[in-house]
Amino acid sequence: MDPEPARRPSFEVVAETPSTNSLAADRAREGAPEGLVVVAEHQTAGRGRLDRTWETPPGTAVTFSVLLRPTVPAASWPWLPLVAGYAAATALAGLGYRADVKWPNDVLIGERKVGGILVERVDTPAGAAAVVGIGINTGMTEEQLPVPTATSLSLEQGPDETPDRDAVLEAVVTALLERYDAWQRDPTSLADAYADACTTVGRRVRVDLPDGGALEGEAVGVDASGRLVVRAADGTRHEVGAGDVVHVRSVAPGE
Ligand code: BT5
Repeated sequence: MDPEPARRPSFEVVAETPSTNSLAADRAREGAPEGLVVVAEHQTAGRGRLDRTWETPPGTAVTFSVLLRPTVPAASWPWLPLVAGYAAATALAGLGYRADVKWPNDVLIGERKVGGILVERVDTPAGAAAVVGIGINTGMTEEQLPVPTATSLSLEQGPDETPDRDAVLEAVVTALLERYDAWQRDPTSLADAYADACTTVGRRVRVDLPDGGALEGEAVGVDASGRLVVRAADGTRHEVGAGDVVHVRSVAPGE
């Protein structure tokens, strides 16, 4: 039998919190249902992966976390960040922005990062839950960007000079829950669409690995477990489950 679709979202909006992922994890442990979306008008200590920070000046971004209680086997969970990145990029594309996903889950416009995703697993009395945290830079000016590699919707050529934060939130949450339902029905369903949409595939890349090492080569695909497949200069193939990718340049056809 197909898993139940995710419940329709319910929203808890707070003016300020250190991190919506932390607040959503608390709610998960308290028994909150799947579909809870914790939204902060402002995060004072937003978190990235590997203890990095996510910085957004007040009023210039949407920052939220969605509580999910996946029923697919644990082996499929590594797909969840990719599901979220893909959903966020397609939602922004649907709003008229040229957004892409970079493996595993950065949302880019051109080569600059407009959105980030942090998926965390939380043990709760009702079983393991997933907190999917998403931050999208909506209104930052050039001066407000936390790092030079960032961008915002209002800095990019889009349909609105000042994108409506609520519209962005609603579009991304809707796309995420739709993709999530499809993934729950068939955890491998996204593989082809993700590989097509992911701008990392077909690029020369450098992958900075969590152990401090680095791998250089051509990204040739995404495997059934959501890992990036990299062909090194010596022809060896490597499957990368976690790491930071630097896009070096495109590989010209026939190269
Ligand atoms: C991420 O980490 O990209 C995950 C970001 C997740 C943020 C959401 S907001 C709601 C929820 N609550 C949280 O506390 N977090 C989630 P990572 O790939 O590690 O990238 C972090 C790096 O991105 C930083 O080290 C900076 O270089 C850069 N960065 C920081 N703030 C940024 C921003 N607003 N826009 C673009 N890049 C940023």
